[in-house]
Order: sequence, then C-alpha cells, then structure tokens
Amino acid sequence: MSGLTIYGIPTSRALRSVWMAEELHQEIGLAYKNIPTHFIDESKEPDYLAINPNGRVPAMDDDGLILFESMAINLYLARKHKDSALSPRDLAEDAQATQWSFWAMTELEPNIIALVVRHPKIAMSPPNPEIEDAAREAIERPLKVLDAHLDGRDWLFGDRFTVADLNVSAVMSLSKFIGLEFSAYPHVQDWFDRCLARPAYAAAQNK
Ligand SMILES: N[C@@H](CCC(=O)N[C@@H](CS)C(=O)NCC(=O)O)C(=O)O
Repeated sequence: MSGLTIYGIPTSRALRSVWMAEELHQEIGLAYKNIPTHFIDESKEPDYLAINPNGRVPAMDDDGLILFESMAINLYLARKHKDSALSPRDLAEDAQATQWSFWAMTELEPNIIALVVRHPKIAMSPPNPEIEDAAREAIERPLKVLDAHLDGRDWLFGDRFTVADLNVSAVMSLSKFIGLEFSAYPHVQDWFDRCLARPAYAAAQNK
C-alpha cells in the first residue's frame, strides 16, 4: 500500500501508533490512514493475518514496509522523520528512546495489563486478588525509578516531548481504563498529565 497506514482501533494498543502518526501529521504534515481493525475478530481475517500473522493490532504499512509491535512502529517512524521534534537527535538520544520503550514494555505493561484485564469494568479475566496484589506491588519499583528520573525534568530526555515520552505514557495510559492513578508519584503524575494533554493524543482517541 502506498503511504502510511496504521491498522487497529484506538481503544487498543493501536492507540500508541495512531498517536505517533497523528503527532507527525500535526507537526510536519505527514499524511496517514488509520484502518480501524478490531483486535477480536477483524485481526483474525486472512487479509489482516497477511499483514500481521500474530493476529494482533497495531500493524503498520509504510510504502510496503510492514511492521508489527507498537514500540517498533513508533521508533521507526521517529527515526524516519528526522525533522520532527519527537525524533532522537543523535545516537545517545536514540539509545535512551530504545531504553525507555523496552522498559515500559517489560517493567510496566505486563503488570498494568494484569490489573486491567481483571478489573470489573473490563472483566476479560476472572478476578485474582493474589495476581492483582503482586501486579500492584511490581509496578512500585519502576514507578519510583521514573519518579526519581523526572525530578527536575519535564521530559524523559532533552528539552522536548519525544517518542520516548509518547511510548512510555501510551503504555501507562492503559491505566485510564480502570482509573489507576499515579498520584503517589508526583513527578510521574505531572509528566503523565503533560503527555496526555497533547492535542494529538486526543485526536488519536477520536479516530
Ligand atoms: N506487543 C504488542 C501487543 C499487541 C496486542 O496484544 N494487541 C491486542 C489489542 S490491545 C490484540 O491485538 N489482541 C488480540 C489477540 O491477542 O488476539 C504491541 O505492543 O504491539
């Protein structure tokens, strides 16, 4: 397919990549299309499986380059569009963007998801107080690390909102589904609010 296409409905992890594409659209005029593929059924259709054989969203087609994994898609788009403020400016920034993206996916996401899927509002898995308590405890360490890192900083690195801020806050935004707060971590909460106040985040949600 020509141009940039992001597959996936915004009420899913696809929001991360739609948000990234929307940031680039608003900042540098990048044109993109969002095909709102649902993750339950549409992602299992043969046409979609040919794009992402995992049957999950998001996926991306950029002039024939096909990628899955939200963080990989966003890092690729940031690296490609060097004229964007979200793009890493040098190898050191690129390494930090990779670090924080991997960190969000390994330290935070599994534990936030463990809480989201068992929350009565979502109820995708049966409640399990033992797993939920362990997940709540497990996010304390990374949140303390993030809070200390953000003490005296507005953004994860540099003087601007970058793909790293987007990737980490987008992973954390799963918490919105269940009203999970970060107010015990004041620097995290302020930064998280700053990230989610981005007009592109609102626009991506309304796709
Ligand atoms: N690690 C992947 C996870 C993608 C993922 O699990 N997406 C969910 C929607 S939030 C999905 O497509 N689930 C459908 C399924 O597992 O069958 C990413 O970040 O892109």
